Amino acid sequence: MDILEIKDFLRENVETIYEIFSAYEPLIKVTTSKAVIIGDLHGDSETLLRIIGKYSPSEWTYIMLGDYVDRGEHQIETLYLAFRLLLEHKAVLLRGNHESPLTNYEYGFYMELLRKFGPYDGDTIYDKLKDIFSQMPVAAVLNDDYFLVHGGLPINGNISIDNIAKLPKPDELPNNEVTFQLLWNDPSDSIKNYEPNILRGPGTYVFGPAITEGFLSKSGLKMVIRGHEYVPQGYKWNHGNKVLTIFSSRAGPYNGTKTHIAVIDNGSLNLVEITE
Ligand SMILES: [Mn+2]
Repeated sequence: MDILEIKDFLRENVETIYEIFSAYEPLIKVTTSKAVIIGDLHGDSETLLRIIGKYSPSEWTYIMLGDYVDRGEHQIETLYLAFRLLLEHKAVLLRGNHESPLTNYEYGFYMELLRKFGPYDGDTIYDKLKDIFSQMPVAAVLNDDYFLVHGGLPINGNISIDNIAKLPKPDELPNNEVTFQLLWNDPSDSIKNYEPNILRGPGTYVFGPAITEGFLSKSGLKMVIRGHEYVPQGYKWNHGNKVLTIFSSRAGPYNGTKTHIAVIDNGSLNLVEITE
């Protein structure tokens, strides 16, 4: 992929992309019999190209769980491909915790923009991207069955999908604590309700099976599908197969991962490994 072409594409399309995301509620409802669900990519544009080669975006609804940038070698390219899927095929692009200035200065995306686009253009384009990130949806409900999110469930047991649909936007870091937890929380099988997430820091939690049961029954849904957590085997189950984690990157520090995606085809959910 030619980096100058990507730069032109971004210059020409950032306003449109901003307007598309601004018009969305924080929670999107999707109905489709054929869906491809992709976990963290973190700059792994090669895996994304392999997925596109295998599942035509004109036949399959693409749902991406966030963390397009930071860490890998091709973050700009990955975000570019995701934006093209949005513009050309109405893909659902959810926000990850790495679509934020909270991580981009420290974990690589800002530096990649400066290095590949030059300091002035890189900084100018980042300003627009930061605004775009602040408007991205944070959750989706697929076929009235699956709750899709980057991180996990918020610990407040009163939260339902209706509350999530009304979360404030734009939210740059994000500051809203429910939005923050949707992007940052992790499931755990060793607790019942929730605990502070020591590994990830202040404001983040691990949630147990009681939170999952409560949320799913209140919302009338059957499963949570999320990314966020690195799993070398590419997927894992928690809470008695009610929470599925998908990890789709083998870029940078994730070299050697058995990258997986989830494929929904006429009511059946399949885990598919994307091999080199
Ligand atoms: Mn993440």
